[in-house]
Amino acid sequence: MPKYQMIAPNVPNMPWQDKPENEVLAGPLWRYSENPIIDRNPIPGVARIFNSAVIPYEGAFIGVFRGEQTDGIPHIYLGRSQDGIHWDFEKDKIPFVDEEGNSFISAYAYDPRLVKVEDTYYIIWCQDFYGAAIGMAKTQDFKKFVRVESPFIPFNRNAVLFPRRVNGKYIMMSRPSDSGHTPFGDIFISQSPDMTFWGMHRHVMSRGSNWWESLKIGGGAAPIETSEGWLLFYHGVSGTCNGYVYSIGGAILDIDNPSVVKYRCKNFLLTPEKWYEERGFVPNVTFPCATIHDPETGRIAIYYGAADSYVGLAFGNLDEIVDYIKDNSSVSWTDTEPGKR
Ligand code: BMA
Repeated sequence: MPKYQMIAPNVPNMPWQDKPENEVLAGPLWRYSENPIIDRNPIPGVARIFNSAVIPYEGAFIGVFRGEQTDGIPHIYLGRSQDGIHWDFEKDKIPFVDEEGNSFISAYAYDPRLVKVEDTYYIIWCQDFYGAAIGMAKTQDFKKFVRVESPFIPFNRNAVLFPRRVNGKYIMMSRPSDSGHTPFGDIFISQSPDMTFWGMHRHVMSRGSNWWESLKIGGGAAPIETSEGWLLFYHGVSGTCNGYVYSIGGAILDIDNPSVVKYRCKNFLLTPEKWYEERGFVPNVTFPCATIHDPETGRIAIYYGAADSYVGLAFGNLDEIVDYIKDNSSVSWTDTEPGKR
């Protein structure tokens, strides 16, 4: 009998590989043995795909991918897959339009997330809005992509929508930042009655007292609703003498008051270890952007960017992940307060 439940649609065909039997793992996650699942030069004119988000769609999978063009500018590309592992990409970047139907493509776009809320799929990314800020678009059919108003003023990154309203409000997580390689950063949530006007901001959690996340943190995959609360995979960054190191962390937020952190794992769940995480355009980066998960089996697949060069896939079981986070939890008073001052 599973200990914990996920509240989400079943995805019986989700990508999966059993836990390796004779390997000591650093945490509750294990990597897909054929990682990276997306190699260099995946599309003509695109040198690298990484930090990308996927979702089940019409019995298969669809995703929005950060494609670093050969001119060095990132844009968002659409990809489709039957198994969640092998991807076919559109050769042109997503042709976003404004609400009047005119072409409206941001100067650059990176780190997209993809979340279904009610009957609409939302893409959220980082773009130029007089500085790095959050871009947002919606689609219902993955044919027409309508960009909506920027939800927040600059500077901000790592926006992630919750998959349903909480207390009648849409919830978006974000990480206020600066215009550069931001040497600080905490996670906040903002609330909206209509997906247009965002307010009632609340602090969720600060960069950690643990070294691996002591410099900054940022939302990763859309939180998963579980019987213990919202399960959040996020990134935590430490500053070494040789640059930043990005690890994957885990926390569980209160289901009705998600600015309250119930459990926060003091250990990273996954940190750069493999060649495709340690070596690349930016070494030592594991950057989670999405999960595919199946309540029936408790299986979770995490899609993460590796070394700003590749996409990797890691797996875990809900019960093991939640128990690991709870058993190793350490919350500070800024985690557990309601986040309103
Ligand atoms: C962050 C973002 C991410 C990137 C990371 C490591 O500031 O730009 O897209 O993966 O740095 O370079």
